[in-house]
Amino acid sequence: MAAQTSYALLCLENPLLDIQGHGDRAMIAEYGMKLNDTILVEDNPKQLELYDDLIKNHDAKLIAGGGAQNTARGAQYMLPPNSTLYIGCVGDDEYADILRKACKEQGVHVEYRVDPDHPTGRCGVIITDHHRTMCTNLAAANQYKLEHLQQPQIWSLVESSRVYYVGGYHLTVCPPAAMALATHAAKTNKPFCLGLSAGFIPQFFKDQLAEVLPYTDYLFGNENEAKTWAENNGVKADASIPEIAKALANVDKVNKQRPRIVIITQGTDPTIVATGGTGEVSIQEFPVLPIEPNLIVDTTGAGDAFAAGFLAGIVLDDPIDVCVKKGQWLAKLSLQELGPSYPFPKRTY
Ligand code: 26A
Repeated sequence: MAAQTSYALLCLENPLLDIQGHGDRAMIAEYGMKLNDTILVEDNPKQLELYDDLIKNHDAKLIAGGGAQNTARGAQYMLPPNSTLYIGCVGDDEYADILRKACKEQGVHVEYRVDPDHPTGRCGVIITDHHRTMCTNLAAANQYKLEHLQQPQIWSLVESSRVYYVGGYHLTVCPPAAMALATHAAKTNKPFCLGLSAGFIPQFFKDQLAEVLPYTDYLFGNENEAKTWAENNGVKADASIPEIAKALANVDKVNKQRPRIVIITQGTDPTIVATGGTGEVSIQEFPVLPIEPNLIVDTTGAGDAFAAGFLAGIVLDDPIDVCVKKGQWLAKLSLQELGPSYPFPKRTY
């Protein structure tokens, strides 16, 4: 059978294997982290021991992760078969096989660059009550290269996609690949979507974010990420979330044929949508679907799931209110699963 030559939605980011185990505050401190942190392994060699420690001493589960890979699986969950393509870099090892298998089972086509010199990236997740503290060793995921995207067989998949989503975490890895998608989207008037991913992206990767933001048609983030962006971009200190969303919608835009739409989730508080364009930015608020606290199993990946449902709506040309509701619906399902997962057998929206 000839390979499929087009997928509606293309997602790019860091394929990671999540290694999730239960710990306590002392363990978090031992690895040089604070509760609810999402960090990259730094020069602290102790952090490299976290993964084996989780597996050997904390009954850890191995789950497919990586923010935008979770989003790709989630969008595919809601879309017709063969709608989603995911790109990133993995190692030549059994961890990569776990990721391939999860994507295959869930109908996501992957085009991984395989780097033989580095192991597949891992995200150590320390679970304490409802909190998740995450420490990522990007390893092979950090080896994504623009040349992979530019190979003729991959670039033709890029050209035939209709919607692009880059997880903000990729700005730590290969901004030129994000920019290649962003500029292609602007040139062809196709929607380019970006996630803020974590507070440290607008804080420490501010310049990379500033480069891609003018090309961004849909921007996703949560209230903390939005606040961190505001703090680092001269927005007044007491600005409300709608005011910050407005400021983000007002950042210069390259493709003038589409307004920028900024979507900020706030946990159980309403989702804020700011729509830019030629006139005054408009603000809408959408209450979230209620969920009983005792039904929440794990908040890991709820934001990825929200973006996934929303993107499924964009692919199907749904109006904004439907996109938001699809995002909220999928986030609610994901909250009831362990890790960044979706229930099977499938529920229908
Ligand atoms: C560059 N970093 C730090 C990361 C990540 C990441 N995905 C890509 N890059 N750090 C954590 N994650 C993923 O976030 C998901 C929850 O939203 C984890 O793999 C987890 O599945």
